[in-house]
Amino acid sequence: MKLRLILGDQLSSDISSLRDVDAKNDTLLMCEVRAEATYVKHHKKKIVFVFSSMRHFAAELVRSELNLQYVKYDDPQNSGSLVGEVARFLAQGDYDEVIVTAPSEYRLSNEMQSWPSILGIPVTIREDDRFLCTPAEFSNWAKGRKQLRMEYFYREMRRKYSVLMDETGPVGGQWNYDSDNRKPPVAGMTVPDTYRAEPDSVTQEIMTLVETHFPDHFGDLYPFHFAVTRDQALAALDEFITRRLTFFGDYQDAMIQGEPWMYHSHIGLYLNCGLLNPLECIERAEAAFHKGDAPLNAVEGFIRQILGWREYVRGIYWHEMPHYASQNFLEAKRTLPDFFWTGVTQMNCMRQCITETKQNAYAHHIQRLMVLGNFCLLAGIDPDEVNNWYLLVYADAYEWVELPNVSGMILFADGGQLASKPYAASGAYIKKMSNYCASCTYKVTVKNGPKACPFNYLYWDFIGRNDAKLRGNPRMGFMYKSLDRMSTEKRHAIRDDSRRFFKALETNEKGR
Ligand code: FAD
Ligand code: DLZ
Ligand code: SF4
Repeated sequence: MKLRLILGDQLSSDISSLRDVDAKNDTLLMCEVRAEATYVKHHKKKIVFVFSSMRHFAAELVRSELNLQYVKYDDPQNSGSLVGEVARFLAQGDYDEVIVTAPSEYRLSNEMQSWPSILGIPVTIREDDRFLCTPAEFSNWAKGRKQLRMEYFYREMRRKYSVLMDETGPVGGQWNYDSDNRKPPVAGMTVPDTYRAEPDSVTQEIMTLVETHFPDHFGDLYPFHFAVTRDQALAALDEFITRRLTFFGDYQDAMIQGEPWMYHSHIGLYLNCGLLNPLECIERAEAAFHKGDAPLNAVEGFIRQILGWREYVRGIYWHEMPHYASQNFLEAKRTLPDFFWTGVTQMNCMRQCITETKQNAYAHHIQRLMVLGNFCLLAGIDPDEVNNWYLLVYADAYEWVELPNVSGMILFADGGQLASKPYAASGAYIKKMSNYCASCTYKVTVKNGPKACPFNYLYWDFIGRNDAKLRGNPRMGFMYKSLDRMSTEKRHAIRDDSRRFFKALETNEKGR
């Protein structure tokens, strides 16, 4: 008799822990617990999404006549932790083994190592084979390589799964159509709305629960419209493929004020909790290309995100943990400014991206990378504080994917394991790729002084401040040549503006 534990991000009917289930004798266990809901103070919408998806998935398992125990968050007997709940149910039956699919995060995986001794019973942890590359395969690929570049990993994955390949090589003759995928937004552009599901009575009950038990967590609870069942998640995928995929590539990096969703797929949260599986999303996109419904630059761009980036960051995570989480190559120490919680700042791009994050538990990639992330990099915010923020504000956030993106991609805290150079940019990039600057108090074309866009001087302050760490980077040579050509007067203006900006940030912090 086995006790099979299913975690909140393992909502897939073919999850490895359920294979060989004995419907008559085994018990399946799912539990909403305080420890998981508060290890960071997740966005209210994320908790509603996870709990509601768990309850809907549990109902499906019960319909398949499996014997399932479901512990609700407010059950008076709920001990508040996964191990506590496993222990409670073990005491109620004659079990000889606990079976679970490997947790996606190091934190819980590490904790589970002590479960056999705490519980006094064997705990079998099975591989999570919903991913397309196992940690062992990734380590094998990484072995002996000086640099772990995503592009080469992605090509291997294309070959392995025969995705967008023909007899001669990559379909269209190129592996990558990124150069076609950097179009700025066009004035008057109308973007199709995201998928919206009506909250049913289950979701509504959880919304009340979240309001009661997590009132101080970040984020707006209403309106809630995420899919919470596999059928709804498939409908969300379908809407993306039919209504937005065509322009996914062209406008992948574009940002428009008041358009939080753009042409992105908004499926990350469904992939990460198991309502969708990566290969089916890739196959749907590839089929759209072969039917002539979507262009190659869009389809290849979308597939690269899932088959390439998603698998690659997971590979890096398991290859490098636990030390990856404590790296701080640039020795960044600043506290996260208070406006990351309120959205109250004069910087319009930051205000837009933070407000949308608060409303939707979502921001698209380029907002996360080139606005919010760029600010954290240039301002030298402590990686622990930045990681904590990103891990709690997004509905798709789990450490295995959040940490490499934050410490590797935006902060260069890993010293260049993931990115060959820091993704630092001045206001010109944001001006080119968005219409945010038109409604900003600051002037993006002004480089110094109180009216200047802070990204402009913070960029050069960052370059100067990190001279000892970055000058030797071959991809930064051009920047250091420009810095070296700058007059002393200009350098002083940059230093004074940056000092004034940071002082104002600190004053606001103290006034909190
Ligand atoms: P789309 O743009 O439509 O892309 C399709 C899918 O590709 C995504 O759903 C996702 O599964 C995958 N994908 C795309 N980019 C990446 C990437 N860089 N790494 C891994 N997978 C990727 N993604 C998360 O799933 N969880 C996170 O916690 C997370 N944190 C991030 C933090 C930072 C600082 C940055 C720069 C990126 C982060 N990403 C994270 C990656 C990416 O921004 C999100 O996956 C994406 O915005 C989700 O929206 P979407 O489903 O509309 O994605
Ligand atoms: C994200 C999350 C939340 C908010 N709550 C729960 C929960 O109550 N019970 C549960 O089993 N899982 C939850 N999850 C997902 C887990 O945090 C996720 O499975 C681990 O982080 C993986 O290591
Ligand atoms: Fe952002 Fe600078 Fe543009 Fe303002 S001017 S929106 S701060 S990039």
